[in-house]
Amino acid sequence: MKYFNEAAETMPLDQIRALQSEKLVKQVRHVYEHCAPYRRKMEEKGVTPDDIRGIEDLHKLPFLTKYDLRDEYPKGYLAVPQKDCVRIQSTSGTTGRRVVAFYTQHDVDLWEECCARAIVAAGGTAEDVVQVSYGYGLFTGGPGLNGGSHKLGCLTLPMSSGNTDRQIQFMMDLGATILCCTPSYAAYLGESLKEMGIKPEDNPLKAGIFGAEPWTEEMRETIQKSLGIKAYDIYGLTETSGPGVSFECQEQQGMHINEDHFIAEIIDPDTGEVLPEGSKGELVFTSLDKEAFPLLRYRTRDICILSRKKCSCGRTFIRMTKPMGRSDDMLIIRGVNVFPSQIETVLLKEGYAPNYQIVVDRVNNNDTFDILVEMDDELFGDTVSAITGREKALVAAMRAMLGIGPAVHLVAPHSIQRSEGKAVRVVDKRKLVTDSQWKG
Ligand code: DLL
Repeated sequence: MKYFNEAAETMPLDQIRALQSEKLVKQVRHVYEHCAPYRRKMEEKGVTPDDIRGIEDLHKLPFLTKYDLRDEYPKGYLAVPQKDCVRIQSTSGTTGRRVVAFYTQHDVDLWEECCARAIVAAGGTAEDVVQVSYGYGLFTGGPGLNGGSHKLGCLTLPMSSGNTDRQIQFMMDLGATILCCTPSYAAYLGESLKEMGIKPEDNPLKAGIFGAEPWTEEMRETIQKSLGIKAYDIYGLTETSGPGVSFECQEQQGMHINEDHFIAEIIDPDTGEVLPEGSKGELVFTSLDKEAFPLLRYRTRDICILSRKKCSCGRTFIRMTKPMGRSDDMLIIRGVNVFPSQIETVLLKEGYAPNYQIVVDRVNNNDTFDILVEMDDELFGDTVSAITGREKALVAAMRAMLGIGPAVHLVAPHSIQRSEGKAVRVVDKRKLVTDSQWKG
């Protein structure tokens, strides 16, 4: 089996463009008529649905950002009656004004098809046993790959994340052939198997579908060796449905974007200008079929390059590089999206001054996450046990806000280096992606 949906995945470019144009015109009318904030944004830009006659008019539409979505939390951008929705998912790592993504049954179906396409591109068929070790719940990773695996007809193991002993037991006992999880968890599973004396050739896996966080070619190499598999990348955002907006094929050279459902643009993050193919810039998505939570020109903040160079797999969909960075300050730590502003909010609420530094590193393919927080003179004079107690309380408050627990270190007053310009809040020592790895 080469494709899940051959007609779509190998469609000639002129047909892709025609299909996108036709769907875009309808989508713009749908949001204009059913979603007040979109209508307002379009009116502010002086655009009406009549101005959008095809993809050549896409640039006339305003951009949509995470801030727009948060401002209208929770239902402002819902474009169908709530009774027509069957599901929500939500962004990780933010409390309060999270982005809530709504789905009709049609939206779930198309999302699951995108994930099924990714599984087939990784060599999957209905004979496979798919172990889904992404988190389930509000996070889109588990539900997305779970749905894709069902759609393809695979036996699906809904493991969710964590409980490594049980993961390995089920993998071995039920003969899992495809593993879906974050790349860091895949690397960890590889190490755990080794510690248990299970050689790469002795596990039943043949492929893995890994995403939700940045990972390098070196990490791919490590995972492939330690698990004895081929490791494929998958990309997506909660806002675009979840994983499966794009996925790698056997070539492992960038991710094909499902262009029958999404239009991708690359823009200059500072000016918003649309850049030609091959330029490095911010990825922007327009969803063409999503009913409940449509996106017009959504700014992902992920920096990458697109390429239409022919791919030997036969798919005609444009390819994107792995994200090479962000145009905002969001960090992805152990698969969870973390904004420095959330950390600052916790510190202020707990009565600390905003003198802190976040230090992120990757040791043995696992993210380390430390927060240094300066004490004031009074606190500094406290007993060691009182300070340790405060550190523990801060870890709990951070965990409640972020969904993951950092190591918190209360440090002496004025010990964090002051900078002359903007404070250096984040020291990210992980060397994640370099553009030299992209061969187009
Ligand atoms: O991470 C959806 C997902 C789940 C993708 C499972 C792949 C697999 P969010 O939590 O909303 O959604 O985070 C979206 O994660 O803007 C990227 O910065 C980052 N990201 C997602 N996939 C990749 C990837 C899910 N393959 C944000 N490589 C996005 C690098 C990725 N970064």
